Amino acid sequence: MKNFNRNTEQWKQLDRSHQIHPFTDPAQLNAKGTRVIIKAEGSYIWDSEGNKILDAMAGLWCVNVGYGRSELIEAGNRQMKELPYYNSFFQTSNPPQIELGRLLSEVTPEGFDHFFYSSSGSEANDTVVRLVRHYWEVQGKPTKKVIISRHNAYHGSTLAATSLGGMKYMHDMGGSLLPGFEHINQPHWYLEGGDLSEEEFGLSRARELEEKILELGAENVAAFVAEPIQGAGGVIVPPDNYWPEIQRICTAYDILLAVDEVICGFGRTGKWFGSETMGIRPDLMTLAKGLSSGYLPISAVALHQRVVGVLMEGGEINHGYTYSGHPVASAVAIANINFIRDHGLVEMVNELTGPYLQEGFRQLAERHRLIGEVRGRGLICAIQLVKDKEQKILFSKDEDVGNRCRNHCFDNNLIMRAVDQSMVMSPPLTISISEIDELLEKAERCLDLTARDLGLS
Ligand code: PXG
Repeated sequence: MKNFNRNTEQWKQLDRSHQIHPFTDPAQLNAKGTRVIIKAEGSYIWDSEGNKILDAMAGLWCVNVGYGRSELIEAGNRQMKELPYYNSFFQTSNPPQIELGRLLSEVTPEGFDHFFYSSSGSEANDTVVRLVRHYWEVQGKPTKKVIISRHNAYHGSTLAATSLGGMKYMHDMGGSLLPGFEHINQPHWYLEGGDLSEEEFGLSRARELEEKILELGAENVAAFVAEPIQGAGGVIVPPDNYWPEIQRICTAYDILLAVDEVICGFGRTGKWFGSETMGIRPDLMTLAKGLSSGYLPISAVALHQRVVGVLMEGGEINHGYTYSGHPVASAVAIANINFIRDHGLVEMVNELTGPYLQEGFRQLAERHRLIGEVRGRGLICAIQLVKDKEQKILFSKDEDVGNRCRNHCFDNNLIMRAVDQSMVMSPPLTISISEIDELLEKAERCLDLTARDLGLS
């Protein structure tokens, strides 16, 4: 028997009656009702009307191994029977969380062998904020408190993660920008580069970090936090010289570098971590999403030995969550990492599916008038929509090009997300070449329909 046997209308009605959705205008949604997703397999999801939809977003950038993997399901099931829950607060631990640490130390870059667990990317980023400040307190530098990140960054939705992020509309809701957070500009060359070459722009955006540190005083700055490639911000790949310069500045001013790997981690960019793809040597890394492929909520902060060494001298760490190191979520994460390894998914993304998808969209860009730029690495990609490609003219807000295109995707059984005037995607790492062909074909059709709507075909 199927779980929860109702029809679409009943579900829509109940959803209206009982749920407020995240990042959604509730009145607008209630007027039209939600789309109810009832099952999934591989790269596809099905809605309650029986439509089979290609999920080119892997849920919300997270289902790296694809849907329906029995290895993950059975690992969770077994652990649920054995020990569904126990805490890790009072000098206790459990086998799955212990084994997960060992496995993570193998797949993360050299020097990362300690992990602090929580359940979401937001909580893990809160942990980063608290631990980096603690790190400096332990060393007798309690004034080093300010965290610098970037405008238009997304690091989560708790109060600290909202402040750490650079989404102004999030800060504006409820006065959510806490003191102690500063933001510099993002390295988005296509939209913000003006007349500068990519190199000049990369350097100038990285040097904003130096200027900000000098303005605040290095003795007041704890850390710089950023994603290797900004995901929710619109898949922004920095110029090649950006990260080396950031690294230089962090070292020169004795600032910790915390890299948010929530989207880029676990094979997304063609290496295990985005830091490896972009040549970054972080002090801390935030892990979530692909850690369990979203099958259960779990996240972690990976701590480099040089940070752990200091924390060992600092006495009690007054931080933690009921579900830190949850045994069932840890067991699923272990099965997920083993699945990625056993199926060579990272290598496949790097050598085959990643280049195939990136090249496919670059070729489409050459023949499609709406595509101004394709950005991405591995299986994370964005296509920048433009009204006039040669003169690089964007659409007006009223033309609502991103949402128009997104709606055509929905109607054509393809999930791609609109970020302003870009369409972004991050399909499961298990996506096949023929499924990428389907994605390219559907994307082209939806772009054609969007161009037609706007009188451009
Ligand atoms: N860091 C990054 C880089 C993220 O992308 C988080 C932290 C927060 O993770 P949790 O698990 O607390 O949600 C994220 C989450 C979007 C979208 O619209 C992206 C995310 C979440 C919700 C919406 O692209 N990323």
